[in-house]
Amino acid sequence: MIREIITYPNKRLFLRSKEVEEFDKKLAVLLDDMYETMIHKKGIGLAAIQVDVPLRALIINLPTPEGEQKKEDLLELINPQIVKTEGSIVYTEGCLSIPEYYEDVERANWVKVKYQDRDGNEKSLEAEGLLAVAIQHEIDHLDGHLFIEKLPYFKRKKFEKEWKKRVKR
Ligand code: Y12
Ligand code: CO
Repeated sequence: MIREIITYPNKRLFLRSKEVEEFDKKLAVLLDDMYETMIHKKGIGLAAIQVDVPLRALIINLPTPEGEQKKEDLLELINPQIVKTEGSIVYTEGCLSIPEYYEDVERANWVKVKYQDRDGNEKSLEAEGLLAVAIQHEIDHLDGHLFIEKLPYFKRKKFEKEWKKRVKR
């Protein structure tokens, strides 16, 4: 089922999401719905809070170099924790909760993440470049943070001004 995505400035986007404790059918349905919603909206990453569920679950599905988004490449990270970072990268980010706005953000270029899969099994992965960026962007959602909070002061002010104009139109 495609779920509604909540958008800025909805206060719920700023909540810290809670640990997943039940690895049950309800979690499986949530993850399947998140995937359907993300693909429908042409996204590459989505956190549960973006569909108004404050749980520490996120999905990422990066396209191949040929631009194909394959379900077999889907990553589901439950209760993820970044345990090591290296380097830095600037990437132009976008977010389904802040549609039509893209801006450069600096993050770590390499991360090691520990997480659980949908069955509760402990896993870890190492990622660099775009995948590392996407993981950090989505984990920020779980902590109640949006990429616009990382913008320098004047870019953030410009964003707020443009957003107010957009809400009125
Ligand atoms: C790098 C940076 C950020 C991420 C997080 C995941 N972000 C997205 O999936 C953003 C998707 C997005 C899609 C949009 O829709 C289209 O392009 C058709 C969009 O534009 C509108 O809503 C009009 C904005 C964002 C991962 C990796
Ligand atoms: Co986002």
